[in-house]
Amino acid sequence: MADNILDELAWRGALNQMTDEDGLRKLTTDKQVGIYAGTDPTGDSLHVGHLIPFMILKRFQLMGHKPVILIGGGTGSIGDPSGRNSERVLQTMETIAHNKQALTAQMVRMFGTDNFRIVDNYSWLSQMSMLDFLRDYGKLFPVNQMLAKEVVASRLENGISYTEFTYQILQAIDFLHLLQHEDVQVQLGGADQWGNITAGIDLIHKVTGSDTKAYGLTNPLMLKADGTKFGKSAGGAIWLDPEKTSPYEFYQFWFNQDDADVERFLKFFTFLDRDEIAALVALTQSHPERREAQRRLAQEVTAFVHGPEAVKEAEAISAALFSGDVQDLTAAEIEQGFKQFPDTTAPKTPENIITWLVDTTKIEASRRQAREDVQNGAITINGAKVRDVEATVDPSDHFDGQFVIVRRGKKKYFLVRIR
Ligand code: 629
Repeated sequence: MADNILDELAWRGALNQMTDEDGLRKLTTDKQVGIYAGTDPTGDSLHVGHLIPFMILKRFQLMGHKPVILIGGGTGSIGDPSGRNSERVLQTMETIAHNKQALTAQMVRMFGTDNFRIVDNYSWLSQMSMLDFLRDYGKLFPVNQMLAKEVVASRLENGISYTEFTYQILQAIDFLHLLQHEDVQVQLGGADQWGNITAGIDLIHKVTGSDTKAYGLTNPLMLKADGTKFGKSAGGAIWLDPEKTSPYEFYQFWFNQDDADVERFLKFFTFLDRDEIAALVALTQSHPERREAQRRLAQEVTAFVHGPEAVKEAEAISAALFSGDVQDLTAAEIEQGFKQFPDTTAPKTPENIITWLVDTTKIEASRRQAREDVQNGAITINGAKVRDVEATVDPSDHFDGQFVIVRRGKKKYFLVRIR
């Protein structure tokens, strides 16, 4: 591993802008530095897009530095205009509190509790009076400079409220607060956060003197090689919350990445070292069909977010779906693995297979088609091929009578939930 974190990050392609590279390099070489990244509780889960700065923070933690995650209970009640072209709808304070709890739990999962702190800017921002705000801080922000920030400038044509315009001041106050009270000297964020981060550094210099050491760095926006947005699948965002995106779907998301992206993603989203990544890249070139690099990527990220057990489960589900041997899956694995397939319901009464496929579950369009498929061996019920058109489907046979899994042909699965 490289001796300075910045070399490590540069090699990983994780650096975009820095306010003072030499200063930051010196600081991170000389001592264990406090570094923070913030996220606003606008939703009740992080998604893979959020992982980018937090993985960087984790690398700082692994190299002995002291990461702080700020959950913006205060800023989240205002709304960051960064990266948006329209005004946000204010969230209720109840929603914000609920989201904050959910995000905190996800952070603790990834960072543990050693050498790591979570803070909420509500605790200081909510204590400030309007007059203090205007006298102590507002006075230090030239409106012309605030207007020039990319985020604000891009909104001037369509309009931006005074509230969102003020957001950069709040994030600047946070950096100053964390510098003074939590020994934080560096702020990290996505490229869209550059304006807010530099606003903080300017404020720090005005309040504490121009030689105070405070630095900002941003990571690049993550794009896929084909130009499409990273982090979305057909079903929408890929969430870290296992209720929203099951660990199996999460695993599949990484497993399905293109060869053209896999090296960059291994560098960014895993803790594998240079040799391991080089070996995987070589395998992608020599044996792309094995998808070893994608498999390793999926294993590493899934283990980081959901734990090693989730990897085993996801792989058991994938193997079962691939081979058709689904009979040993657990009910929980079925729930995870079958989200992507059509699902229907049926009563628990045993029925002739043809009637059941056509009338009860509507898996087959006609009795003629159903008979043909059964006779050709194209229909599998709970992992066993059924060739007899007189056979009976008894839903109580498997899976505690909760499900029947039907496979038609090689790949087409149907999940039948038993009522
Ligand atoms: C107070 C609030 C601070 C520092 C940061 C913040 C949050 C920040 C923000 N971040 C985005 C978010 O919350 O809005 N103003 O969704 C998001 N972030 C992760 C990355 C980001 C950024 O959580 O920084 O660039 C997305 O990749 O948009 O004192």
